[in-house]
Amino acid sequence: MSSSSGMESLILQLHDISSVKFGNFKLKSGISSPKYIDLRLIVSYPSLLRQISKTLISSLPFSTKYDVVCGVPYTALPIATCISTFNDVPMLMRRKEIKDYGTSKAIEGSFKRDNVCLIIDDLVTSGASVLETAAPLREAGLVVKDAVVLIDREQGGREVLKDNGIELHSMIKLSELFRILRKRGKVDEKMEKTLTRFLEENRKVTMPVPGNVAAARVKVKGLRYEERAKMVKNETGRKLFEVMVKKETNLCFAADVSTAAELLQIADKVGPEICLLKTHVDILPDFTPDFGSKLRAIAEKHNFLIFEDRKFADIGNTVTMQYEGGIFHILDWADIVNAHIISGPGIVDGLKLKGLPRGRGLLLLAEMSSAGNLATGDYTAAAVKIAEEHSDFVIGFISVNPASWPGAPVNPTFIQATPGVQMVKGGDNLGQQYNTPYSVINERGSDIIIVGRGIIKAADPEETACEYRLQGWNAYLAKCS
Ligand code: 5BU
Repeated sequence: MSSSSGMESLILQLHDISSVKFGNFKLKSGISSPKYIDLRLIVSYPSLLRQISKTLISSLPFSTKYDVVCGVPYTALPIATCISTFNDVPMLMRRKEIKDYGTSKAIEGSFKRDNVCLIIDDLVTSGASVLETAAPLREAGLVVKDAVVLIDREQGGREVLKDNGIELHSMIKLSELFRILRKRGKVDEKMEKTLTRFLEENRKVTMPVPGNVAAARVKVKGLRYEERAKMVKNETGRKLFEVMVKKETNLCFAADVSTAAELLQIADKVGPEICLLKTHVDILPDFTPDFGSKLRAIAEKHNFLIFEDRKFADIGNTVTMQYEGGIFHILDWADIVNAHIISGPGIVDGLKLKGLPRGRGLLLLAEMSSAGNLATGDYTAAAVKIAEEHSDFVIGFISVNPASWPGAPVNPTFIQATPGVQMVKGGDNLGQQYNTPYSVINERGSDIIIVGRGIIKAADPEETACEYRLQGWNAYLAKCS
């Protein structure tokens, strides 16, 4: 069997077992796709799994050298296991969930520092999942230079990986797979055209476009807010970027004052300096139903948005009522709210049900600023995943150090807002931790500084807000350049 006929037979088998299907599929991200690829099924077909594992290794250039292999969890784990046993190469496993007891290792298996590790995956799209596996391997001292995948979807993953020092080898490219199935009569002419168009439209991933979330991970560091505004699907998210550009400010004021009257007064004073005003409406003893309209009038006068830091955390059905009803009617006046993801993605569905028709936006709590908080590691990664699945409504994250996230920089359509900011690094005596505006924007990869007591307790809040604005904006300019 020649290698090309071997490849054709593999492709046909994948089609026969329905690992590759054609039609009209709604993906998790909400976009429609004319094809659906699910390679998890191959574990039920041992001879196919064996064939794939052998072909994968033989698709590597002769010059590719490695000491160990590591599969991207989970679909590639059985493939990596086969490759390891057939070729007598040791395997490593990357834990997706790191235990918080025992040895807490991210990488299981035995290896030496500077061992070269070949990453194995089933599909590559944006390259993010390969990078998520490469990061802990590299952190553990291994060298990662190559990755081999079964199917390259040709959606920018190759370029992203190259930027990160990893050469991608693929057994087959998606366009080639379509061509073979067309030749073998498994795809009709009309479907072939649809597939080709789909590929073309999704190929331009190194230039991020709205809706192409995975692709937009590329090169966030040098992107300016105005460029990112154009990529955002949600109208509030877009408006926030536009306000930032127009007013040259990335300052959010956390208006944690004692009364509504005081809040409205200080909002009018610092309004010219800020892009966003953050409230905790439930701390205001003199709240009245007209609070929202009064604050919105000030927001319009000074062109800033309003963010109620409600931190919703309940199930989808309950949060719809908390968002819309009660005493505060948050939905009526807050452009942006935020939510924990502890209850799962249903919370986003619930809030979106009410918020999206009103053009509102949501920030997910991916990290928190307080000492010892539990929003770290896999929890943060889960927030990113949920955000990507709801990028029409989720506009970004509350984060502390997004530059450190696996696969960073994160998709630039998402805005990063960071609390715990003061002119001097430090903390309060109840667990709050502060970083400086420069560190937050320039080193930690955030976009917006959230400042409360740093302004409220200053002798001149207006002047101090101006100082924070300048520091935040200069840090952003330095980052862009
Ligand atoms: P500060 O006075 O600058 O410490 O106020 C910070 C504000 O940000 C305050 O309203 C907090 O409730 C809010 N905050 C925070 O400090 N840390 C977090 O992780 C989140 C919100 Br989420």
